[in-house]
Amino acid sequence: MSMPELGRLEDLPQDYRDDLTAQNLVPLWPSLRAVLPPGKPAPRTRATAWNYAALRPLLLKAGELTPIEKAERRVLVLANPGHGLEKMQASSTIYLGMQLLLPGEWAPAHRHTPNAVRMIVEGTGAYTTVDGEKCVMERGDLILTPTGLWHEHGHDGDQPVVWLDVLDLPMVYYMEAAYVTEGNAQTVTGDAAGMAYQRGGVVPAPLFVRGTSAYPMLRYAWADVRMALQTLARTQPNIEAVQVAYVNPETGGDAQKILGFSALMLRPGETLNLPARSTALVFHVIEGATSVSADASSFALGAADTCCIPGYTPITLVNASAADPCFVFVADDAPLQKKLGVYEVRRP
Ligand code: 1HN
Repeated sequence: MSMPELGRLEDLPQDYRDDLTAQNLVPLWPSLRAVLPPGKPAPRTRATAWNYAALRPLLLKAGELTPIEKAERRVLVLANPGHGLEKMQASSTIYLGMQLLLPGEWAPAHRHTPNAVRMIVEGTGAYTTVDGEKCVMERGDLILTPTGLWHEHGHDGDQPVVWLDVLDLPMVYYMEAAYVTEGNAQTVTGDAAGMAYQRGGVVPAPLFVRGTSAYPMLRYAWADVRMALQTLARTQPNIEAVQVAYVNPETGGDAQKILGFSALMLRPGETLNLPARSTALVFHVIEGATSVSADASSFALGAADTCCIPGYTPITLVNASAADPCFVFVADDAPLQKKLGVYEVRRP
């Protein structure tokens, strides 16, 4: 059915509009179609890609220009122009940033309400301590910093370390619930690399009692995730997509409550069609190269490149190599949308 055209603000007498304004009142009908467009939303989020080779010199330059003490977190934010760069939004709910830590530097302990994860991009020797657990950082590792947990970053190596931060900051900021608490250096009480959640199917249960931590697993080692993907590809050759989700090993639910994370393996030469879903998506290439196409946009992504695609759009990924797999880290806000009851998949 076609939608009738509604009255415009300009159709109303100026004195009436002034009287409304004086009482903080606004007529709905001139804006109704903008807030509720027919059929699908009109997202601000624009398909946008960030090339790692191009941004890396600017990030390293930040290392020269701004000492860590003057930055606390030395980050270049991947901002979506559709939202306005100053909003620091990759999508409506997702913040992305590339963070640089130089040898010997320390980014002091704090905790905050937004949830963060880090996807390690390059370098070795850095670590992040989350809730007393020391998590070493290696290329492709995913490290969680859930809401309220203390975290700090250190670097014992001799080369720059860079990682991609993914936060639900825009969402929590919009809720007017974003704030930070500064703290002292943590005492390390454990080592996430040695934790007992590294094998699927078994969890710690001392004296038959299961753990109760809301975030039992803080580090998902890339070596394990990569192996899981390769095993899936080998043992289930007909599977629609070689994809694994990062989950809470105690509950089987999403690893975090607002943003969702998964890893994809594009087999050599593979074309993968993702159905339109109501969430915007972030893709970050861990290994290999792929194109990411949606509507009129198409990006050629290589290792460490990142892009964002708005929701309600079918997306096609094409592995650029006929010989090698491509591994991609994926983030969206499906956990939030599912909790709120607005999550949709639109299959053609
Ligand atoms: C934060 O705490 C970190 O701890 C990184 O490394 C990026 C962006 C906004 C707000 C807090 C970190 C952040 C952040």
